[in-house]
Amino acid sequence: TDPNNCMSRTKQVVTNTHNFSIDIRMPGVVPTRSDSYLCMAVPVPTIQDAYVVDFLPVASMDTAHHMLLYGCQTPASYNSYWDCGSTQGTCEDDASILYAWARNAPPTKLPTDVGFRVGGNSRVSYFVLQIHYGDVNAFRGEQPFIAGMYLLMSMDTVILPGKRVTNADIACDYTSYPIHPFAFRTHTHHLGKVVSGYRIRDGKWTLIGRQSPLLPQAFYAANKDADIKYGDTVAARCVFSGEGRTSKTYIGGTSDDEMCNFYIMYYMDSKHAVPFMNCMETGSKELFRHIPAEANVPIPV
Ligand code: IYT
Ligand code: CU
Ligand code: CU
Repeated sequence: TDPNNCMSRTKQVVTNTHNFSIDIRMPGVVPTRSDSYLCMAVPVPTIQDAYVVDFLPVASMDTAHHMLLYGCQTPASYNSYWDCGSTQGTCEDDASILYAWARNAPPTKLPTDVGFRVGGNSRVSYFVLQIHYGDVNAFRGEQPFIAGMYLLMSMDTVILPGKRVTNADIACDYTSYPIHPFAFRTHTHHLGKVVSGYRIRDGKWTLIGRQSPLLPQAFYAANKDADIKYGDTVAARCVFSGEGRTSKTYIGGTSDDEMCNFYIMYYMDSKHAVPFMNCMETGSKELFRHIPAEANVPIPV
């Protein structure tokens, strides 16, 4: 499997040739019946003698009833996982049990300087992980909420050289299912002073977030009271200064150009999820006459 793929089944963290850990995880299985026993096998990643000196269970009592780790020469299957409760067992040959985790049981710790011999001539060439899944109802079906990103960006801003204040105003009518903003991010290049985003409902402007683009352009917590629903308007303003420039500055990709971006990270009911939306319309003068004064106040950095 591709080690960079997050669905990859095992991840090996080699700290040095004599000391390594191996991550054994079920490949995204969702059991369909309660009390399923599912197994997966992982080759011992060395032909030399090696010793297992510690185990770290990654299991939840909500879904797993018990988890056993066996060592053997030949696993019962080479599939990514298999049903090892009824038809097939765990190993073709003798399975030696190395580790057990069960709900409420304290994790086993091996004493100092004690290790299970694996690899080499030990007759343990494979680890086989068996998980007994309990109640399937613990596996939720669909993800209840879906995250998404709403990007407002200006396409047509021109900043005149030396001019103290230029606003980039963006606004769009919102005509989709309700979204709940939970984080926002601003982005400009060097000339941006402050970027603010709003929901406008019945003429009332509610701040989603406001930040200086000169601070780290991370996602910051959004105002929780700014849900957006059908019929609202979403708006953003970037305040720029043309001071220090000798020619016009346009929107563009280089650091001598500018950008005006307001990202809204939101969640919405997965029943009608729209994971990406954007707004590139210039906001009208009339609309932006009513923008709260704070949007024009640079944030000191
Ligand atoms: C012209 C402009 O404003 N570009 C922005 C916004 C943008 C982001 C993405 C445009 C497109 C995208 O697919 I994602 I088309 C921009 O490039 N912003 C930068 C990054 O490139 C994302 C930023 O840091 O926000
Ligand atoms: Cu069990
Ligand atoms: Cu940019």
